[in-house]
Amino acid sequence: MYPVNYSITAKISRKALLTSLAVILALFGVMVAVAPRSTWPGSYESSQKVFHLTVQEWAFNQAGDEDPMVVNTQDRVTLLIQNTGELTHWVALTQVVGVELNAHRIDPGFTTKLEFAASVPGELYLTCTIPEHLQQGMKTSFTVQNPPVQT
Ligand SMILES: [Cu+2]
Repeated sequence: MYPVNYSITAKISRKALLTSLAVILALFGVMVAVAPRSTWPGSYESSQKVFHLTVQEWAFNQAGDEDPMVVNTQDRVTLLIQNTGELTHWVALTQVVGVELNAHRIDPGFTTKLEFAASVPGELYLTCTIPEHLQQGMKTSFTVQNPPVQT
């Protein structure tokens, strides 16, 4: 019998590392999205919140007469975003600006609908994912908060 030596050298490229990190973040995002509704003391009726926004060079603006963009965890949120500018924009929701997983293209004159279930308290950013546009300030944010305790 000959001694057998195994030598496994794992070479992980920077790109592969970043790709796996992105996959992990994506899976985490899915887990957050499908997580069961948390129970909140005092019972909270989750509601459907709709916000109308416009996107143009170089900002998002609220176009409807809704309240400021504050939603409660457990709310279902619909964003109707109309591109009133002259350029195509790619919009995405993210908790970390610069890490967007799903960008939606909006051509000039078109409206897109984004829907999500608010789950984690904190800021949720709506950005244009085109780096130059983001640098120009194409970013706005929602506050996701725990609902008021009702007795
Ligand atoms: Cu843009």
